[in-house]
Amino acid sequence: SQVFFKPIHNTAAPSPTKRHTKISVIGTGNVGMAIAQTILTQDLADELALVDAKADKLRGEMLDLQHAAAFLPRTKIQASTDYSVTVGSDLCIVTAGARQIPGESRLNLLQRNVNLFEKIIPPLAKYSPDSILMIVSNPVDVLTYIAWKLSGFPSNRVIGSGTNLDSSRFRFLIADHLDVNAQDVQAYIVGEHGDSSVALWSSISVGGVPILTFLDKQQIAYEKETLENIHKAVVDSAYEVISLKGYTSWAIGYSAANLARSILRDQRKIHPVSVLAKGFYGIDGGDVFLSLPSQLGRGGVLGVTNVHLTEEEAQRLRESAKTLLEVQSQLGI
Ligand code: 6V0
Repeated sequence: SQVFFKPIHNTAAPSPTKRHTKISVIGTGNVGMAIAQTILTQDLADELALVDAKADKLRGEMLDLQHAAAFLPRTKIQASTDYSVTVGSDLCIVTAGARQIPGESRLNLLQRNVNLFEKIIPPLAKYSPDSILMIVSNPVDVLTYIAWKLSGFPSNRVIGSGTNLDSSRFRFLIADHLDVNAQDVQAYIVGEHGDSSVALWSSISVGGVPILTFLDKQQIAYEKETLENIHKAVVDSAYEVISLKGYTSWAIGYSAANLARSILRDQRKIHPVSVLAKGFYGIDGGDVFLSLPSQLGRGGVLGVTNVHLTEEEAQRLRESAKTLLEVQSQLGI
């Protein structure tokens, strides 16, 4: 650099106050690339490492992102099929996944993804032993459990993106219904990511006003049907996007980047993410990961919020836990 710049004085540079951060994204398909590009535009990392099994596609994606350097905050972008490129990561985000073969059972697909994780997680843990693992690949709750097992990491450093995305869809639909800003809507979907997720109606508030109590006081009929339709729309929305455009990408990209920010910048924000749920809300019978509102910071999962669940909600959580445990017991690992 001395070729271009004449030093103005000889004193050593002060040590940087901002920590150097490195994020690795495994799997550069639709989801991995949406996450990578959101990380870049939001200036969340000094270094970004990409890994995929397809070398050409991977290099193409890396070059395409590098060519945006003039328009983005400075980030060193590297890519390789070799996991050594991930060395020293603060956060590893796993989006690699096998695609369902027509007629294939979900269990068979899951077993193939478990086999894939056996190749992915041990090298990640080896090269970045102090990192936090964020699993996005589906079925996210079971694969987060698998990643926890394969990594040997403490459970606070293994997180599934879980229902953070479902909750954002939920907040969007409520905001749309009430004509308010989704960021003012507090609402959580917890439990299993997907069909059996649980909407926490009693905790919904808009600008601090608890919605159900408010409707009650105004003697506005409790619109149970409307609320249930909103939850149904959340569950259906992923299928709808996939049937229309073939995959989902932008919202999961923002969702994962939102989690990355809370973790790496130690924001201590509450997010519904997949965590080791044993012992919460009467969930017992084994190690199982499910989404619960969790506080995230530099140490990973700092704690789980003691949110009030109705007996029905808690019962549904326990049923999801039981189903997941049954699936886990059928896997070869
Ligand atoms: P995709 O576009 O098929 O990308 C998957 C990528 O994984 C491809 O680029 C593959 O080459 C790569 N891959 C396969 N095997 C390996 C391997 N051994 N090592 C490294 N890379 C490998 O799928 P897409 O990006 O659309 O989805 C990825 C995963 O995210 C799927 O499991 C989705 O179901 C899941 N999603 C999870 C969401 C969530 O909220 N948790 C949301 C959306 C999608």
